[in-house]
Amino acid sequence: MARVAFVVTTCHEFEGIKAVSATLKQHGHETDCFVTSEEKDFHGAVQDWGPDVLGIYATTGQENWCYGNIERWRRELPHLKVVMGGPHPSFENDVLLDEEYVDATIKGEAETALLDLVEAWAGNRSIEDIANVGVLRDGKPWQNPIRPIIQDLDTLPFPDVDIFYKYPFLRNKRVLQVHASRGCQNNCTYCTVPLMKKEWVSDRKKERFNRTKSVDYLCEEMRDILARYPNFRMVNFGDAALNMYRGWVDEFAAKWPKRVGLPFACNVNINYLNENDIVCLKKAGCVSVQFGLESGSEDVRLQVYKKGYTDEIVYRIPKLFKKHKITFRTNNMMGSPAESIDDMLETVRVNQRIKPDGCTVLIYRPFKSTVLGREDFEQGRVDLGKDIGPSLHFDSQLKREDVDRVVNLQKLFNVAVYLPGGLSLVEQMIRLPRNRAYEWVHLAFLWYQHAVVSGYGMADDLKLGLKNIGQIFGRLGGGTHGQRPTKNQFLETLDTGIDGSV
Ligand code: B12
Ligand code: SF4
Repeated sequence: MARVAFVVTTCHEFEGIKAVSATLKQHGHETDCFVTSEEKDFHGAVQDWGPDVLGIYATTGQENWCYGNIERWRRELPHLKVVMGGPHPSFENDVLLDEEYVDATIKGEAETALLDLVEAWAGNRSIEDIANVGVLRDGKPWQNPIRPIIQDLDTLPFPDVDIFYKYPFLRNKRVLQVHASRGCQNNCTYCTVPLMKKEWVSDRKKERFNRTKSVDYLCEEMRDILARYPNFRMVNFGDAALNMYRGWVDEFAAKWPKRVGLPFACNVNINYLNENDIVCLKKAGCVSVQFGLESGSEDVRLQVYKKGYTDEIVYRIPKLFKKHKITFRTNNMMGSPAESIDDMLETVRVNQRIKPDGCTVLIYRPFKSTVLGREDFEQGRVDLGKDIGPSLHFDSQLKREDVDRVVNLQKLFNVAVYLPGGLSLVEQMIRLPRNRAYEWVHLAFLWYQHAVVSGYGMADDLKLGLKNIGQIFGRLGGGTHGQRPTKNQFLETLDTGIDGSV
């Protein structure tokens, strides 16, 4: 039996950690999770719990936030092993070079791989050949091949919510987050999911990355959570799109209201959505949806981003949301190498035309886990010396001459969309130097959309903001160079559109 502690710096219930923790517990291991903002003495809490293994989930830019702690824990718990998983080490396992902090990485879905690793460490066996695991070999990061992924999500134990809901803030907030699926029908070039579909699967024939839980399993999972944590008033589905397979939403609409009955928000892929799906979503209790518009230019959307959303779809589907009284938010992306400022202003105009209840606006980031990002690195478009932390909210890492205007437009996007005459005003304002006032405007809109449009509740968002006030001021006040990644905590926590573009 081993004791495995997960550590996170974002105050959120992470589906991936819940999933791997549940499998470890099913096999008799002890697990816990420590969230920095929820612990008075984060370092001491982990140390007192006495883990044998420390697990870190990392997106790019987030990989080293707790190196300082690890250094001290290693002194106090000399047997401690550290493993990192999630998107960052799954696509680039250079963190293994930091061998004083990281002993192993896991690529892709980790339920059984982490179990094998933890048991090998507990039994003092070699970890060298465990599928999915990455280790340092002859001083170089090495990646073992991937094992087949779990095809039937219903065979997994219910995600382990207890390690997050032990915290009063997380269990007493209005909205709980769950996932009904993994994968996505689309293959957008700026998103990590398409490369997960290729690189997080083994070579086994007919292996599918796009999977849904059955409606029955999902309803039982929810009933299990609500029996122990009854205070939630709404559900947010973290999936790329709830309409992954035709027919699933029909069954969901028939069963969810009776068995669970909570209203919910979700992402949808509008190129796979028809009016019947929208009617089913409404019947099931959907109050708010989001979809990634990303660019107002149909050419960019179709030819460069491979998003599959034609202008016809972009103008038709929102009318159906309005007809069936479901509020909707668009996710938009500023500053990709494919777009000029004029294209980005076109994104403003398309939003003005389709009139979403809210617009989330992120800055394009070249990830090595995306098709477009890999091209950016190959073509030398990335400013390698620029540290922008993990967030997609603050700055651009591309070498663009107009980078300040891009960042200013992202911050003022909602003013341009919603204020009468706002677009021409913003066209002038983006020429001014970057400044903190624009950042506050961005934050205010984000807050409003998250709390009000998507129904998360002003009170919860205010509490979250107050918890992390230091981080907000630190980041917004301090520019972007050389910041510790933890400074982004508050904005990472806000659901910025849980489309894969998050
Ligand atoms: C839901 C979601 C969020 C939620 C929840 C956070 C989260 N990361 O789970 C919120 C809204 C808070 C969020 C925020 C952000 N997100 Co996000 N998010 C997602 C999304 C859509 C689903 C993640 C998920 O739950 N999947 C389902 C679970 C079951 O899979 P999983 O998380 O991958 O977990 C498996 C493995 O990774 C592994 N694993 C998971 N945890 C651990 C831990 C250990 C120790 C080990 C060994 C293995 C392991 O095993 C799990 C089970 O098989 C993904 C896209 C995607 N499909 O992955 C983007 C994604 C992860 N997000 C991304 C980004 C960039 C962000 C933000 C930086 C955005 C921002 N606000 O600026 C922040 C960072 C917050 C953070 N600390 O992670 C990127 C990361 C890209 C990259 N290469 O790093 C992704 C891939 C989307 C994209 N743009 O391509 N996000
Ligand atoms: S951006 Fe959204 S729609 Fe496109 S592949 Fe990623 S998750 Fe799917």
